[in-house]
Amino acid sequence: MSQPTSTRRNLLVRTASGLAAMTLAGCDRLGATEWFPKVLQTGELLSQSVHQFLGGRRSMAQEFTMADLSPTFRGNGNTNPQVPQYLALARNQFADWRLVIDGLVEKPAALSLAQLKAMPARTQITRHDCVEGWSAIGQWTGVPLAQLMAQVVPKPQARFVVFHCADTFGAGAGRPDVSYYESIDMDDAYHPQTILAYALNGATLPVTNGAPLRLRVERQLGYKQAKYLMRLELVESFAALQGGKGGFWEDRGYQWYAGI
Ligand SMILES: Nc1nc2c(c(=O)[nH]1)N[C@H]1C(S)=C(S)[C@@H](COP(=O)(O)O)O[C@H]1N2
Ligand SMILES: [Mo]
Repeated sequence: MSQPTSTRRNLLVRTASGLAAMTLAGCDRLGATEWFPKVLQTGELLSQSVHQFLGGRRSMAQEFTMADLSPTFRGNGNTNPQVPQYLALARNQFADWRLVIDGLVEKPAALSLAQLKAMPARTQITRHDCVEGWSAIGQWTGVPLAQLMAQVVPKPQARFVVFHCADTFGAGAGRPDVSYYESIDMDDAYHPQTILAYALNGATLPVTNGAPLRLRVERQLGYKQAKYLMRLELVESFAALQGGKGGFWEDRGYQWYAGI
C-alpha cells in the first residue's frame, strides 16, 4: 500500500526540485508563459508552495524524547538585551510585563505571564536548526498560539502575525536601533506545534533563550523563533513594517518562509 504513495511523493519531490532548479536558474521564458503560476517566480514562494504541495505546512515537525535533549541549548543572536525597558521588566521577574495583542483583531488583549501560564499548555521536544549550521534539541512548554487567536478573534483581513521583540540591533550610520521582528502566516499561527514558550527543559525560560516568552514555530528555521516577545500585531501586509519583507533577517536577504 505504501508503494504508490511513496512513488507519488518521490515524483512530487523530483518535480518540485526541478522547478526549484529552473527558478534558481532564473528561467525567464518559463516564468513568463501564461500557464506558469506567478507564485513560482521566486525561490522564496516556491519553497513555501512546495511545502504546502507536499502536505508539509499542515504536517507535524518531528518530536523527540528526553533522552535526545542537547546537554545545553545554546543561545544565538541577541542573548542578553541591554534595552532599559527590558532590564526593568527582568529585574522584577517580568511581573509587570504584558504581551500585547493588537492590530486586526476584534478583541485586543494585554496578557500577564501568570495569565498565559494559567492557560492550557503544550510541551514538545523539537530540534532547532539555525542557518549558521548548528542544531539543538530542547523541550519547550507554552501556550498554543491558536488559543490566543481564539481569544482575540482575528478580523477577516488578518493574514499575518507580526512578533515585536524587546531586543535591538544597531542600525549603524547614526540611525536608531531596530527592535527584532518576525512574522508568520495564519496557517502557522493555527498549527498545533506553534506555541509561545515560557519554559525550556522544564525550567523558566532563561534570558539567553528569550525570557519571558518566545515563539516556537517548529517547521521553520531558527531566525523565525522570535525571542523576548512584547507585542503580537495582526496585519494584512508587511508594507508598513521596516523593509517590508516581514522580518529583521528577511529585510537583510533571508527568505520569509524558512521551511525545514
Ligand atoms: N528577539 C530575537 N529573536 C531571535 C533572535 C534575536 O537575535 N532576537 N535570533 C534568532 C536566531 S538567528 C536564532 S538561531 C534563534 C536562537 O535562539 P536561542 O538563543 O534560543 O538559541 O533565535 C532567533 N530569534
Ligand atoms: Mo539562527
